[in-house]
Amino acid sequence: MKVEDLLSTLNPHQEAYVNLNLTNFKNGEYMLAAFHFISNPRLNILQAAAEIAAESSTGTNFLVNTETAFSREMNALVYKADIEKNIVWIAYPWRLFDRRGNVQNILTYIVGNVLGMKEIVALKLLDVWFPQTMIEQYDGPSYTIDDMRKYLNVYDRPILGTIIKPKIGLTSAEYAEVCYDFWVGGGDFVKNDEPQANQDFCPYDKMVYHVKEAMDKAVKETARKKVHSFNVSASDYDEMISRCEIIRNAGFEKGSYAFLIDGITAGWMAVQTLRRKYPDVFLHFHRAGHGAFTRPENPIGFSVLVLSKFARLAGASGIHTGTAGVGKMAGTPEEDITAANNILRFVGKGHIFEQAWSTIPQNDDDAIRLVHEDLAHHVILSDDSWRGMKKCCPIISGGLNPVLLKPFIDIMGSTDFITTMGAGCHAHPKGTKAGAMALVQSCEAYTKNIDINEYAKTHEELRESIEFFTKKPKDVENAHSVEKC
Ligand code: CAP
Ligand code: MG
Ligand code: MG
Repeated sequence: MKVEDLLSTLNPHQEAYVNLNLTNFKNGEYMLAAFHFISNPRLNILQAAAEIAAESSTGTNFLVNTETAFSREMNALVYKADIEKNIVWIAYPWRLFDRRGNVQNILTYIVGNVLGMKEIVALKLLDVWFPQTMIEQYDGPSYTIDDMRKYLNVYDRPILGTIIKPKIGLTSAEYAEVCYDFWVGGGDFVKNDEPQANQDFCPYDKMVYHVKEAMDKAVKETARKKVHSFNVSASDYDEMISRCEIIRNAGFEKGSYAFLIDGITAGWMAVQTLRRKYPDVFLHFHRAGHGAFTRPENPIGFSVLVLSKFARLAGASGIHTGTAGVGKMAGTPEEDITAANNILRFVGKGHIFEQAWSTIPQNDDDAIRLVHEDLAHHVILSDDSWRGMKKCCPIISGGLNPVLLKPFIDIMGSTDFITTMGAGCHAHPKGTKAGAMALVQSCEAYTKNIDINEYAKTHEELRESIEFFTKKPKDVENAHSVEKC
């Protein structure tokens, strides 16, 4: 059966949200969305899709008398459906959305009430497509990984980071001590863990103060710049801003600190506030809680790709995109690498759409040149940033250790990311500094194209790390399962 055969089953209310003849859906007026969904058996795919389009734009479950000719122009429209694959395509007139580039408002529409509707058994937003006319309304990233690379003088390899562990529970001085150990071991980047805040045993201002001291000491001893990503998530706006100001008034050099925000639990308003108030700071989007929406086995929610694309639109400098199953978190190359490439590149192939992050017409010769430059992995948009949305970098974390660095890079196909390894460093038998050295050595082995076991013969910390992280049968099994995928 063809989807057109279902048109006659629509009631007048549903008809107003379907147009299978919409050919100009890429004319710049519409944001496009593709959902995988399974309808409640009492509705066919087109009836249910129309109900989703209604509820996620202007409508409700009945035709209302208060509709106007103009309000109908704002109806989202089902313009395509694949009955076999249970996928529908919906075009949203983006004039529906709050002006001044509000991401929270879009998500309230497209993954808001619809996720709770009885008409669906499964509803997952797989991919979205933004027209250039819409992209130019949104901030996009300001301070990017390219700026961080310049600050750190780190190129052609991942930025090597850690998360301080235990996750929480250290005093501010103990916390800073671990930072120091990682930095003198050669690590570039340290982050607060996602729940670190202003706990009584580690007061925020003291933590910041001690980290500054530790950083100064490590920079002096290593003659290398260092970065710390501070979690500024808080109960309210004023508290979040006051944490940012504590950091900015602690004497850190510009570029040596980043602001981490728990984007899912603190919310998109916090993400966009930080982007707009502090465009000169790396904005680190931690996605704790995303699993409720993104896990592959979840029938209701949205994909890692969708979350990551909105993070770039909102202006995150980087967002966690997962380890493609190499680490401890659920994930697949199909999900995680698609997301990583879509936020890193000028043009990215998604699950359904190909997204150009340009703010100028595709037929502009320069835009085409920029695409080729990007594919050649040159730094683009530095002097052409007005032509497109800057890159948002993948932050790769979760159960990684030096043994898993190369397996991940081989799946990713790029080293343009930040990796943060917590246990992967702090569980090293000889402690954090040795753990950092092992991470640096595993990266050296990769860049020199030397087998890690060969390199470990002359690098003790790496040898100990390999022995430790591969000795337990569980880890050996996990590591080998990675090879298979
Ligand atoms: C990793 C981590 C990160 C997760 C987030 C943790 O620690 O700090 O928050 O990686 O997952 O708390 O588990 P380990 P994702 O390195 O010790 O595993 O990056 O997938 O959002
Ligand atoms: Mg020490
Ligand atoms: Mg964490």
